[in-house]
Amino acid sequence: MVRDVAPKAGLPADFLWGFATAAYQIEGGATADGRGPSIWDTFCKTPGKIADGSSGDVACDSYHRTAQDIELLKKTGAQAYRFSISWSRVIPKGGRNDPVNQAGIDFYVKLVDDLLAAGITPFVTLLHWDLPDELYKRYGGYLNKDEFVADFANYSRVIFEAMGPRVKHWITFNEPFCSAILGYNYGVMAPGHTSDRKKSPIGDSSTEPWIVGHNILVAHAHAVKVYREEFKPKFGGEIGITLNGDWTEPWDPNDEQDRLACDRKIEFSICWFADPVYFGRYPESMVKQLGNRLPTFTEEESKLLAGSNDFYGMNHYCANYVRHRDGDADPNDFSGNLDILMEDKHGNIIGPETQSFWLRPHAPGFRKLMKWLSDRYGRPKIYVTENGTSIKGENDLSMEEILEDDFRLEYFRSYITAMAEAVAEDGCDCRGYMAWSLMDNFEWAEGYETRFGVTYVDYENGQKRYPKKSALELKNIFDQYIGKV
Ligand code: GBH
Repeated sequence: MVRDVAPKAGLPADFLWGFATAAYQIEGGATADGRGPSIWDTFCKTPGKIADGSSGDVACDSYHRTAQDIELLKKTGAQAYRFSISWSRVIPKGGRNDPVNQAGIDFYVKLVDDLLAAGITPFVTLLHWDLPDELYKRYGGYLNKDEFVADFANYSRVIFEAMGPRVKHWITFNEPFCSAILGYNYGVMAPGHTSDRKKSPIGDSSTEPWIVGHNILVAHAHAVKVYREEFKPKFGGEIGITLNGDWTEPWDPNDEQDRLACDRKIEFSICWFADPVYFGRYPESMVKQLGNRLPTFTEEESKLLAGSNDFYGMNHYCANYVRHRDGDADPNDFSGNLDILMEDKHGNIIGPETQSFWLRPHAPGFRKLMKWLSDRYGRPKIYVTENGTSIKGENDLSMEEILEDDFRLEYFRSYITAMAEAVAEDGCDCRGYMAWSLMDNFEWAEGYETRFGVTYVDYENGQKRYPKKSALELKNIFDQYIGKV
């Protein structure tokens, strides 16, 4: 059926929008006031791991410039700000018997107070990849379930105690898929484990990612238990996990195997974590392919996990075409035995190129994925905790040119519209949106060459911030939709 009217689009009146960042990507102050190293500090020191040989030592220097960051947020009209806490700033060695660093706590409490004073709602992520290095060295970090779960629960409690009265939106982990797959299969992110001995002397890509993912899930469940039992009754906030995931379209829409592979790819990336969090078990497709390499939950863990999200934290950037593979999956495969492609059978591309090889904008996929998740998980409350794009060649332009980021602005316009359609047409319960990112920052293994910010950061001249066009236009886009459902 051809539609002759545009789809309805709107967002609820109390919809919150703003911007997101992560501690290691913006803070700098790597050794300031007693902060201990994280696995990313160590990874950056390993030659060849970061494209431009850089690190988060200084980054945007936000540790010393939160006032500027809040000014920036005010200028954009943002109502919410998602940031993450550097665990090793708060507990330098990380463990439950290690000392707490009061200066670290004070920094975050002041940040939250200043945000609230500016009328901005904080969304706080407990761990955005920067695990204390000491815990990795002491017992293998994420690989050691009992130790890691106990230490994460303790760290969470320390944070809830300090900030519980003020913060109402908590995210336990950011994108555990990345910690597990990029950190323990590909080895392109800290701590860099992989079976590829050219890249790393340690790691087993066929087993470790599944153990890491499992232990992060159990740690999430325990932190939620701590929050719900000890803090939620007093403070009434909410807690959830943030998962990354791309939309999929079949390489050949007439091939049923490709259509099945599309769902399987989402199961291997998103449902790997979301099924346990909503249902207390792993997706059937993963159990089938991975066999006993996929750990099993004890009955108690499964009970603790099921229903452990007060909201679904959705990080979403792009889409791919997917083509099924025949035969048995490679033991190191983590996608569901399929090819992830930028072109379909007829050579149509999924979206234009950006500076990130993996990111091709395809806004209709945002609406479709939100609906897909809404159907699978019983219409959960959703916060979009990240969405954004890099721009091909942006870093090679002059500052004047960078500030005219029309490509990014159009990306936001099309994605926000798709989200407003998911709400108004498909009945998804989406309540908030945080664009990635408030400012250009340390883009992990890509260093500073890839810029995701709505604000240009002049790294050569004292980290000065200059809002790009997109920073100032987002409000107009949201004004068009908020209060229209
Ligand atoms: C987010 O992840 C991160 O949360 C954020 O810190 C980061 O700055 C932002 O993206 C921009 O990159 O190497 O082929 O496996 C986004 C989701 C999922 C994107 C994994 C890269 C890896 C591609 N990421 N994906 S590949």
